[in-house]
Amino acid sequence: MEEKLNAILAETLEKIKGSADLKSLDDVRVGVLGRKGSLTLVLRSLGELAPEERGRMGKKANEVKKQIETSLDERTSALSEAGISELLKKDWIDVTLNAPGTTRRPAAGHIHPISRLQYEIEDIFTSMGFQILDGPEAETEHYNFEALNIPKHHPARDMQDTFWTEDGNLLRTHTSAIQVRGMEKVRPPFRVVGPGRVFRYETTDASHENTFYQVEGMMVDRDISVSNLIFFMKQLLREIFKKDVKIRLRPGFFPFVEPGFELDINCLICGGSGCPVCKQSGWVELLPCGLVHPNVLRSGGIDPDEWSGFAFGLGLNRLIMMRYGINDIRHFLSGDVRFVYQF
Ligand code: FA5
Repeated sequence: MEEKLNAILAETLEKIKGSADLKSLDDVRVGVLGRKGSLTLVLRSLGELAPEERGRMGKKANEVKKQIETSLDERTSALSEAGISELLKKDWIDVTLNAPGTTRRPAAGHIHPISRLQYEIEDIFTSMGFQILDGPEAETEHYNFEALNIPKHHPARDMQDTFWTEDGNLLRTHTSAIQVRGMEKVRPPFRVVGPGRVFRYETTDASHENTFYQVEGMMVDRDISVSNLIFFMKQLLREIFKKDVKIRLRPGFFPFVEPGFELDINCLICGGSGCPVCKQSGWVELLPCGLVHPNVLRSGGIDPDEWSGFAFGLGLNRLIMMRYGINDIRHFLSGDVRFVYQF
């Protein structure tokens, strides 16, 4: 019987080695270990042996069975891996190719000109020690008006026509709403900028949109004066335009600054000769600013006898228009990708 077992083992190992696929390997398994398999029959006949012989042969038969099973397992995994590699070789796709029926790759997106200029301005100010703050687009009356020294029924509320929500809140009309939120977060001395989208319920024309972008800036320290304000404004414009641009400063009224100014830039669309963007005046309102009103500092929990500051609200869309010679602000929201792809 021992010889028979050795013969079954040798023959089976040979067959396993010769199996070219999983199907023929399974045939080998059934032929030896199946219900009528050669080894199964031997195992069944063990009971006919004398007791002392039965123990020895039983052990041998089990060893043979184990060897055959191990060899079957090894061959199964080798054939499976080979099958997968074969499949990969036959059935692969190049994901970088064009989709069937197309000849061009889809155009890749790029940063919108407003975002790009916003990031540039953030870099300019962070390099001057400013930190960047954020605020919500849907605001409360408190942060947008009251905390900025514009109480209910104050005529200055009419300067910025407002989109109100049904629950008495509003879409912020200016990034100045970030000022008092900022003062609640950082303590003086501080320098902050807050870029964001703002909304006004107004008729659009070449230089007015109902949805546009501003960058608010605020610096609070001891003894801040108008000359600090002018220094930072000039620095900003020099960095943006990479040259000295003609500006003018005139008095401007905003309840949250005192004194307040309008900083205008010589219209770079027409060179100052007059066009629809500058309303034929040769100047574009770009950067209202001023020294922070004591009541606003108080709203932010800051003592105006100890601290003073300046603030400004830059109109981002108009700045981009000046930089690239864009003659109508409505292009920004037109949804025409030909406009955006120029930048
Ligand atoms: C304000 O919004 C003030 N919060 C700015 C400010 C901040 C003053 C801090 C003092 C201190 P104004 O409404 O002028 O001010 O708007 C600021 C800038 O946003 C304008 O100079 C202009 O560049 C831009 N802007 C205003 N209205 C529109 C509009 N409808 N469309 C496009 N840009 C606009």
